[in-house]
Amino acid sequence: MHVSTVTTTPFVGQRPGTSGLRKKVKVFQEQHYLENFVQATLNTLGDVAGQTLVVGGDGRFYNREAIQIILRMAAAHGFKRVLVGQDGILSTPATSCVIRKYDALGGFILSASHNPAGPDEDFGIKYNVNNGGPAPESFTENIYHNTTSITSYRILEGVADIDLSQQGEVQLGDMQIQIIDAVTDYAELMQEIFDFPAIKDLLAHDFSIAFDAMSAVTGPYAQVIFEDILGAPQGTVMNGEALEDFGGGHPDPNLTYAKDLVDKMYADDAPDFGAASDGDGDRNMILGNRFFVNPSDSLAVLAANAHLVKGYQGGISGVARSMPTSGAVDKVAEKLGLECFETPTGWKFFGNLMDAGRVTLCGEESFGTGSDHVREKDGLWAVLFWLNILAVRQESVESILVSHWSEFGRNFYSRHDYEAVDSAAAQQVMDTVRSNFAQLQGQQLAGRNVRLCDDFSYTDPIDASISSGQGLRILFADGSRIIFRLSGTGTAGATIRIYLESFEQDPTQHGLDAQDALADLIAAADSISNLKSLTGREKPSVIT
Ligand code: VG1
Ligand code: CO
Repeated sequence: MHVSTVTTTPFVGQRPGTSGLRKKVKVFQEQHYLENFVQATLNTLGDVAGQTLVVGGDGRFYNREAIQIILRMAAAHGFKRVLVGQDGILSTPATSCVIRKYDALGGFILSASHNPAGPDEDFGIKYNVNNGGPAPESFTENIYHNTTSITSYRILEGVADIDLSQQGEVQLGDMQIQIIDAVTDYAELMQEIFDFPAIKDLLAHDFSIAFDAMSAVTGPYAQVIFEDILGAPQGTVMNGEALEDFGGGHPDPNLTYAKDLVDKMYADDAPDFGAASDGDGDRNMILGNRFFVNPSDSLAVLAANAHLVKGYQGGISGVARSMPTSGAVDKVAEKLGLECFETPTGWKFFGNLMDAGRVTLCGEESFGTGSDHVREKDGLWAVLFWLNILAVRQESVESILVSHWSEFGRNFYSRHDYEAVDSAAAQQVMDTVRSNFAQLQGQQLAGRNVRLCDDFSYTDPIDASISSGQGLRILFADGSRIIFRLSGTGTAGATIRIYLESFEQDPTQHGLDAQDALADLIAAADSISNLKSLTGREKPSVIT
């Protein structure tokens, strides 16, 4: 056994996206590719001697191999101990929980979230810092600069792979590896926050639920929490076995990809409540009996009802949402007299606000909701939050939404995704929108006055760092919005996201369908971007 310094060559242009570095598995398997990213991160960290590291992933193809490499590199750099989930499994929120609980320096999360998995699909890696949250932009920029100049990495050689299938302690050189149960610490935290006896009681009295783990990481978590602890019947968790290729599916909990759950929730004998999570367990979709809860509305409902839940009964300090997320939670904040922040897309922007005690709850329109209990969005936490509210209010999901809208008004909202579009065409769409800005300002579009057009820029209220170029916004005088943004998480071509929103104080003037209510904005979005003709796409790949 010896530490080797291996000569490598820099890789160019691999700037981490919205959430870490995501590439095809084949790219990660290229010689030194993963090692370069890990070394660049370790270079950014500096002296790690005596520190604790956490490592885990969503179990996708290449998870195991990547963990062995990271363990040997961690040992070569003097970490005192590494906590690893059994079989290399840790959901993203569970990793955040473990980093915080054991006061680790940080952790590597191996995941490409909802992107498909398997030898020909995607892999990803990101580093979370000591508060349990994604590394801030200054840190990821530093990693990126390191990857462009790296010439060598350090790794322990001449050692056998560590057997991660058994819990317990193993020594690797001078470093101790603790293989921990992936679920225990997380399940304990959930029981501190939520009233499990009340939820158990709800489930025991004619209230049925379904949870779709989409063959990804939340399977084992959901089985322990819903079936073992809360007593839901066996089979409540659908697609509960975490598979290396996620069963060939696309574990993105939305109306298109969570088809098994959606079919079940719209059937004649649909359960009262349904939910799904994504590949790495940080997203959630909430459904009632034949009823879809828009994620932006979900955040608003959680904020308005937080006082009913044990962990938040003392009140919440403030709320935050990403810019494209609808303003539904703003209305709640206004009424409750809470601070409300608007950040760029990506969870890393919430960390400073939570650390400073300025916000308790935050969320994104992309099925991400969370609180300061960890520093990641948290899928099962959101599901338990909903179940706790339902246990207290004893109403249906639909009735909770309808009464929420009558109290706060309704933000009709939709996101249209055009996936895997040719990158040059996507850029042209963005350029076309931008070129219309000057002409649109102060004019009429979709029967409304355009108040402002800009490219969203954010100044962090805590550390004053600036993040610009975060999405093209067309803001209307009546509060409606059209936003164009390019995804930062895809690995094939470009994905264009169009976010559409309009506010109605009296939502009964419309039916329930958001697409109908937004039809004029949808048409306007196409006309000012020329999207259909530039991309050759007739309709979005996914409508939420
Ligand atoms: C998407 C979502 C964003 C989310 C990010 C990571 O990013 O829009 O809200 O934070 O995924 O989520 P983008 O750049 O593709 O729009 V996860 O669950 O993939 O870690
Ligand atoms: Co995710």
